[in-house]
Amino acid sequence: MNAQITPAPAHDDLDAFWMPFTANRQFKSNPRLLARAEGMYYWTPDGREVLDGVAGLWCVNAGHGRREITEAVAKQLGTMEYAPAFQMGHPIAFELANRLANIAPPGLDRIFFTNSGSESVDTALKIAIAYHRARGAGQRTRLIGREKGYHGVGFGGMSVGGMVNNRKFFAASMLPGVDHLPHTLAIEHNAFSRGLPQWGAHLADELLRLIALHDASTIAAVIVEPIAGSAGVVLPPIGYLKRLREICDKHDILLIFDEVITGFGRVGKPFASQAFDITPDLMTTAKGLTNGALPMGAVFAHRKIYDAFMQGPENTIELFHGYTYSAHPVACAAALATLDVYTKEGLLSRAASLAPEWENAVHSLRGLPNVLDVRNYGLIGAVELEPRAGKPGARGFEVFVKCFERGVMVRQTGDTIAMSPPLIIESKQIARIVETLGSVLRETP
Ligand code: PXG
Repeated sequence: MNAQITPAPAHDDLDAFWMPFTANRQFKSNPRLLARAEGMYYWTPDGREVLDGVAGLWCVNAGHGRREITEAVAKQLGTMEYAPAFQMGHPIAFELANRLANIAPPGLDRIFFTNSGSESVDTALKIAIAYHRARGAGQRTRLIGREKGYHGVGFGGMSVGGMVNNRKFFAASMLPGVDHLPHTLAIEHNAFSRGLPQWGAHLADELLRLIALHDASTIAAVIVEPIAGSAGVVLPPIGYLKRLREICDKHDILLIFDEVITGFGRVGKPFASQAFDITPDLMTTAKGLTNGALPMGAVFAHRKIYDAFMQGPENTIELFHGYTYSAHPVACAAALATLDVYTKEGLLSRAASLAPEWENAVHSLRGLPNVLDVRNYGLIGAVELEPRAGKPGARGFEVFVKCFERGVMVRQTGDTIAMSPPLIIESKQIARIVETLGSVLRETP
């Protein structure tokens, strides 16, 4: 086994890689390295087993090292490693789009391929603006995001996003004409809610205030995550998303669900939109689409949106947008194999059957030192810790590192610990995640 493991780089060799969303100097002085993965586990270069409580980064939904995906990728690389998708096509791109359309929320059966969640978001925002223009409403350019939202790191996604550190360094470079709804995290009302919180549906009515301020005729779209992940798991209060949908419908505003995290089974249905029975006009996805094996994203557009573009002379390009690697054949092969695994193993609904056990497990952490809130839905869980005075994030980071040292990988955002394990998780592994986190919390002042 050890023979397959890549040796850890010598300490000096860590300098060249400028790591993303990482405290580079802190990391490089005490690196946490992963070298191999299979099923529910990673192994460090020195062979230590680490239970994956985050599905990599919310993407490895079918668990690691899936042979079916590896083989499909190898086969495609051997057959045709690349083909353009501009004015050309290759068969499995169409096959994948059809397969995705079959599991999509009602009507969202036109699929635009990208290479990441950030690209999916910027694509969806551009489609929304161009859609209104195509219908003769070119003045609808305003975009509405939400506080604490995370929509990737492109200029569009950053602008509609609502996480302060991702914005403040680029404050002068935000898209113009963007506004934000208030976030829905309300621990004072909803602490330790099991599943969706009761309080806060009325927060959707803030959209009416933005409409009153800007006028609906200037607004192209509202974008929200059905469940916000990166901000530390923020759930929609019961009735909130329905209300947003109603207001958007009434005012001809497109509703975009960013399902980069919630898509592909994370909440017990293929998409959160189906779990919550609210259908958006556009849906952004990535991550679980290929089980994390290769970079790929997809924007699901309602057929009415696609049709609005399919006007005018047939020899004109309808949407001046796309990427060299849109519908990359190897990524398509990975996605098709991933969908096969999801289907064969019932993974797109498995989170629903595991949810009660998961909920009980994460809520058993209530009452441990510094625990302010526990939140859960599907196979998502979060524990919010009291920040240390004057040192926001320090306690969260310490808990994250100690968990890793004890063989469990969780994700830390500030003082929130988030968990989103692969959907193949078994009871004993749920117990191990929670026991490890619990013992760390007990020992972390
Ligand atoms: N939208 C959402 C809702 C996301 O969660 C993106 C867009 C951007 O995707 P890409 O593929 O461009 O990274 C994301 C990404 C975390 C964490 O710790 C979450 C993401 C990325 C990194 C960390 O919660 N989500």
